[in-house]
Amino acid sequence: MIFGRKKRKPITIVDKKVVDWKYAVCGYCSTGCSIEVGLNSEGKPVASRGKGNAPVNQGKLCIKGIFEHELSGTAGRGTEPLVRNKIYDSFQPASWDVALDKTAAEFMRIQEKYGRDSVAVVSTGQLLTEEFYTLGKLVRGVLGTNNYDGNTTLCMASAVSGYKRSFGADGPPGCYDDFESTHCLLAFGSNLPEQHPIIYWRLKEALEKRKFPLIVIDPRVTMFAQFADIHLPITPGTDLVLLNAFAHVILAEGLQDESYIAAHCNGFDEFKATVAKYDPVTASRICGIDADMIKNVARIYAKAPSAMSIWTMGINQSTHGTDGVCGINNLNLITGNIGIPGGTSLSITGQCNAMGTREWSSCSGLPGYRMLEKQEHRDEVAKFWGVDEAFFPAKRGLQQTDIFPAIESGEIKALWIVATNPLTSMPNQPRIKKALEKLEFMVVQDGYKDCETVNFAHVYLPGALWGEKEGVQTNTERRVNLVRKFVEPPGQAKPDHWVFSELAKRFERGRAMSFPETSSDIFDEMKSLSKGDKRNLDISGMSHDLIEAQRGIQWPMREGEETGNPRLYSDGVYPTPNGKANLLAMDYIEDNEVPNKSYPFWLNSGRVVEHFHTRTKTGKIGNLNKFSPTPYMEMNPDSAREQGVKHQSYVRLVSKRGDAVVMVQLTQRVPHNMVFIPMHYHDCVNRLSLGLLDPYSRQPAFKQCAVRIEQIDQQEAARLNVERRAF
Ligand SMILES: Nc1nc2c(c(=O)[nH]1)N[C@H]1C(S)=C(S)[C@@H](COP(=O)(O)OP(=O)(O)OC[C@H]3O[C@@H](n4cnc5c(=O)[nH]c(N)nc54)[C@H](O)[C@@H]3O)O[C@H]1N2
Ligand SMILES: Nc1nc2c(c(=O)[nH]1)N[C@H]1C(S)=C(S)[C@@H](COP(=O)(O)OP(=O)(O)OC[C@H]3O[C@@H](n4cnc5c(=O)[nH]c(N)nc54)[C@H](O)[C@@H]3O)O[C@H]1N2
Ligand code: SF4
Ligand SMILES: [Mo]
Repeated sequence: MIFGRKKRKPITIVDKKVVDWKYAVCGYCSTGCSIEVGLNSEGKPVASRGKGNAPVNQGKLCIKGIFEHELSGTAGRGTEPLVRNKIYDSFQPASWDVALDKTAAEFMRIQEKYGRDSVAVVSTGQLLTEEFYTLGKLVRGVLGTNNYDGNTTLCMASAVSGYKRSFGADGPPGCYDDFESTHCLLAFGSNLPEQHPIIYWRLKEALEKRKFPLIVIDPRVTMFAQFADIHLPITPGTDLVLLNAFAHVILAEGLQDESYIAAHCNGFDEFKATVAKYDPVTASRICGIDADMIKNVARIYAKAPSAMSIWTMGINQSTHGTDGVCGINNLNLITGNIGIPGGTSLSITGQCNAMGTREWSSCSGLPGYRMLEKQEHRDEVAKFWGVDEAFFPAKRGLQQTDIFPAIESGEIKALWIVATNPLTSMPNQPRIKKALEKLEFMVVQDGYKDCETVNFAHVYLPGALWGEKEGVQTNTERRVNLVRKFVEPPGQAKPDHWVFSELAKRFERGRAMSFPETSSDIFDEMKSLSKGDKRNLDISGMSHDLIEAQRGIQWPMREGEETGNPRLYSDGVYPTPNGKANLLAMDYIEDNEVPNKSYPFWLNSGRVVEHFHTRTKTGKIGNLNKFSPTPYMEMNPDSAREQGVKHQSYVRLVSKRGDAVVMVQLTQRVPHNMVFIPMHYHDCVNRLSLGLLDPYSRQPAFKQCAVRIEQIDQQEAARLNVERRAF
């Protein structure tokens, strides 16, 4: 019997006529999949496939990876530098010499007039590590401004400060292989199947071989929550309360690992006294999770022979993001679940090279996780670079979220944006726009000239993108992997490290230093700087060729070792003054914007699988953009009925900051008092968001603020939406 159409055409796979496959690691998320890009006889990228036998993805790719070759030749790329004197004038094409001379001259003029720190630099998690290192060298050794940070403050900053507070240093201690041996997985504020599809596939593979409990904590019924054994729909922003309550139950029932605590932890008594206040009944009133369920989950976790926790933005993007991270670390320390197979605190990172910038960009200090505050680190780097140690600032300067207010107050006069699009991605967009208008000078260095932030630049520098340059990236499990260059950048676009070295030459200090030209020479420089006694971030055993041969290597890999190391802290020794980890006593303080009578809904935001961030890339790939081309919000059908709102109609959302028009998608995914908007659209969720900051990491609480819903004329709304899609 034949089903379906009578005259079915047989499925044919078009022969793309690939003549050569080039090795790369994916340039979207931090999973770090190894890809091969197929080139036809004209050298054009025409196909992508997962690299077989790659430790991360074993030949698999997600939908973004499968179409990644299509990025080559997309519309909107910058092909030549552009300059203008005033922001609303039209841009004039310029040579690199003219654009870089102008940039250097303006930086010098402004620094001379207002001081070194009046020029700020904001970078990204999306350059190659060699480029991050070179930018760090330029900023710390030549420009000398201390107001230097990256978009990672919107993303990973809470995980970094949490790791530092608990363990004494940054660096996720576990790996994906831990799924193979764990006996329980807790996932906080992460939607793994959509945001890290191949890590999710690794988890599913492990679960198919051997079942263990999967518990997802998320106010939304995400795809991940649907797949979980237990879903805890937590009240937004209250994870710390739940974590303290888990610890309360574990200690009250004597389920802790006494010997691990005694041998490897500081601060137990104070910690115990604090969590004593978070009994499950009291906690349940704040975090919205039933007291018996809290006990149940705490027992499952503590009794498992090994248990692990992962988390992403639901934890980091909160007013107690860092405390949430430390709460997770506390849980794993008291149960002895650090550094063992299947036992870890694994922050799932975000951008393809979010780790590379943490390791090597010097944003938070000096390269290789060194600190400005440590004399021996300052001396070491100063000598290595050939600069005066006194030129380095005494301590870290402003972070991204403090740089914009400093523009408002007049402290910062010039801004250099590298590979990030803050006009769309920062909270409270109306305020960001005003700040950018106030600058005396702004440079935007981006692969795409149609990225919204370019509209406020005086100089635009076209950067080469993924596959147009060679270098490494580090993924969530500390695996360093390689992108080979397989295609030329369009027009005059140049690799970012070239731009950094060329700019350095325009300063006297820069001419006195050396800036290697090739990315493997830069890598060699990083290797020798990474060598050292007891350094975890040691890459001295790696090389570009070896990385490709092993399809990615996890640091540390010391000189003489054959491969990398899957876990940190397996010996229970932490990089703190006494070698022990810190248990942290943290009280919950309610400090969010919460719904009230005038603004009765929580506004939650995040991502969808087919888009990446501000869509400069995925908005132009037909097979990705067609799934969600329009700004929309998820809304619960019951509250929609109460508000008189219909499926697929447009509404206006209003917060204390601004308003946005979105299409309504009714779904039970969100609770009655919440709406959810993907972050990908310009002039949308971040016109509404508030972004209160975590006190330690300065990361914005993107996931929580309050809005109300208003009806809007449907034709007017449709017109607004079409205008917005005018890419
Ligand atoms: N397809 C795709 N993949 C991506 C990206 C992308 O843009 N597109 N971006 C990459 C980057 S940079 C990042 S940072 C990651 C982000 O990856 P994820 O963090 O997994 O993604 P989000 O959708 O931002 O947020 C995850 C969840 O946090 C939940 N959440 C909100 N508030 C709370 C809370 O108070 N507590 C808890 N426990 N959960 C809460 C939300 O409901 C949401 O489901 O994804 C990476 N991968
Ligand atoms: N409401 C809300 N807002 C959020 C979030 C949220 O969950 N909710 N999440 C936050 C998070 S976690 C993140 S990471 C940020 C991301 O926010 P952004 O960093 O602003 O997002 P992207 O669109 O990735 O911007 C990167 C830019 O770099 C360019 N680019 C890419 N590769 C290169 C390169 O090699 N060289 C050069 N020169 N340019 C390059 C791209 O074209 C793009 O314009 O958004 C944050 N904003
Ligand atoms: S899971 Fe992430 S790294 Fe892997 S193919 Fe998809 S976007 Fe790329
Ligand atoms: Mo991110």
